[in-house]
Amino acid sequence: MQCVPRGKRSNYACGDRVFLAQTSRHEGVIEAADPRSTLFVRAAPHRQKLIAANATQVAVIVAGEPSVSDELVCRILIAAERQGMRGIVVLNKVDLTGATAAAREQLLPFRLAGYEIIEISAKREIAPLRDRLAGEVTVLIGQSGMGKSTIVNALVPDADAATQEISRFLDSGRHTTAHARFYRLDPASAIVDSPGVQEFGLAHLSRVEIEQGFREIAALIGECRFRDCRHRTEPGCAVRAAVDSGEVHPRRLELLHAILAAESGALRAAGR
Ligand SMILES: Nc1nc2c(ncn2[C@@H]2O[C@H](COP(=O)(O)OP(=O)(O)OP(=O)(O)O)[C@@H](O)[C@H]2O)c(=O)[nH]1
Ligand SMILES: [Mg+2]
Ligand SMILES: [Zn+2]
Repeated sequence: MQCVPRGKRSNYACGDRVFLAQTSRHEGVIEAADPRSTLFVRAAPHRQKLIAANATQVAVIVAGEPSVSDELVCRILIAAERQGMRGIVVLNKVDLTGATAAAREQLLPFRLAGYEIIEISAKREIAPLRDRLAGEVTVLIGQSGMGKSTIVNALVPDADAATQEISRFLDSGRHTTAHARFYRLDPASAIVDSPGVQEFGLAHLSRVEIEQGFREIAALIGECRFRDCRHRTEPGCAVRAAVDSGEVHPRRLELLHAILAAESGALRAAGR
């Protein structure tokens, strides 16, 4: 049904459970929404973007091509877990063997940190992902062209979600999927297809929340000698020691520093 919200300031997300008043056979007005169990958002300093409501799991879709931004993957995983959803990584297009090897290598720091990485080919072998969707509401998110909508089509036979060759959307500069969309798999499971993201702001999180988003680093922070340790050159830094001993992958600490530096404007503005 095609529905519009009542009032200009209402802000609903894909996956919201709403009450609506039917105005005609195929149209209605959204009156209110049920309280949400989770809300998946990204945020620039003065702009919050709702991605999905009531999801239980976020699957970051990556592939050998186009090339992967591991910082983007990292940001999405931080936001998902902070907002109460499990974060998993899906490496799609494993039929492209050469490009896949490089992507697999790039994901190694996440594997070492304990994230689950599921390998599939939406075009040939979707079963490993299907198994992980049972009983969950899973948001598919990632850069444009990674194959989110192709995965939807493989899982939902009559979905008919639009997909597009990478070269074409690079030329047009447009993402193929324009709006998030909810697809039911069975009474207990659903997936949400979402538009490609190029950036994923964490302006809604504090410095500590961002640090806590690095699960293997979070466990060590209390052991640094200084309470305000930035894990750079401070003596007695437990995080650096773990990097030196090979327990924490150096790329993960690099990503923590890069994300905190990039978000520092937002953190300052919010006094965090
Ligand atoms: N070789 C190969 N190509 C794939 C696979 N999955 C998707 N593709 C191709 O990747 C391209 C992009 O796929 P889409 O599903 O449109 O990507 P998307 O992530 O939905 O992109 P946006 O909607 O722009 O965010 C299409 O040409 C697909 O056919 C796969 O498993 N193997
Ligand atoms: Mg798409
Ligand atoms: Zn430290």
